[in-house]
Amino acid sequence: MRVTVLAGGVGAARFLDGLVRVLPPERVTVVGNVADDLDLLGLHVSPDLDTVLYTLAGVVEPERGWGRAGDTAHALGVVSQLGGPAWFYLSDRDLGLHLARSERLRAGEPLSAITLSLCTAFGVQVRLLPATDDRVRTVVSTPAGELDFQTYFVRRRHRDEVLAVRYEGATTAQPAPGVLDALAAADVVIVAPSNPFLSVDPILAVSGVRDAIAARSGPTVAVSPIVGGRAVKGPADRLLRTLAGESSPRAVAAHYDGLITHMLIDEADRELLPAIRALGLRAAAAPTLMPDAAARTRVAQAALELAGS
Ligand code: FO1
Repeated sequence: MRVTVLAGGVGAARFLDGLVRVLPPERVTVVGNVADDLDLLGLHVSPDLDTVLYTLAGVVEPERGWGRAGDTAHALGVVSQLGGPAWFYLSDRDLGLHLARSERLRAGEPLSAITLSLCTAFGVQVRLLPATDDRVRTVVSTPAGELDFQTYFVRRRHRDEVLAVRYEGATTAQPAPGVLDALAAADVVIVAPSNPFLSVDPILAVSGVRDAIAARSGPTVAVSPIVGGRAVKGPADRLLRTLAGESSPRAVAAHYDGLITHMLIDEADRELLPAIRALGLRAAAAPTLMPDAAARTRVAQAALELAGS
């Protein structure tokens, strides 16, 4: 069985950590969000790709779910001492990766080729593809004005109300090599438990991606990032309330209308199964929180079982 997963950051990485315990990793292709990438200190940082990479390589900081475990931040300390931007936490080993990637980007190599070779270097066997090699950036509209994604998310700690979201560059961006084929050839496509507006939509916005998923005849399963009305991590619940009128797995299912055929929701939301099925989807409830490897494996198993139903 071949599976292609649309992935944001921490939630997706934890789900993938379970999936590779259920399926051989070489059967899994990940299409990762690059619209929250940023240029900082002259370096190109791809937080969501790195979160997936570090998690699958077993070197991620386990509590936060992003960045490297057990690392120092001496370089950033010096940046701060010298009055440079230190609001985005870059640890020393993480910086090493950004240096190597940025150098190769400057030499003209596409992000997709660099990412594949980083995966090989870290011993990661899933095929990790950026949604696009072109520049796409999430811009959020707030009462304080338009903010670039990481200014909104990290610098201002996602405290601003989000009135609208746009994905600069998406309509002209081309899918990275392999993305459309991986969607067409997959037996199952899974939308990871990621923020619909900030992680998944910027992937779907890349030209041709949404159509490639809608054109599939096989199952496309979404795993809800909302449990009991609340986001497991980050501001997805607030965005859903503002932009979709309600924070619930039903609202997530409705948001993916026309794209998904199946929806996995948390046990805590079981009473919403009839409402989700009324949208024309097959749906199941299972525990979806993923604190450890056993829980992640069970969630991945539940998603694949649902896809086969
Ligand atoms: N998230 C934070 O909340 N604060 C940070 O300083 C931060 C630094 C960072 C560095 C490298 C990296 O790969 C991820 C990092 N993240 C940080 C996480 C990341 O910015 C967000 O969680 C995602 O962009 C949202 O999907």
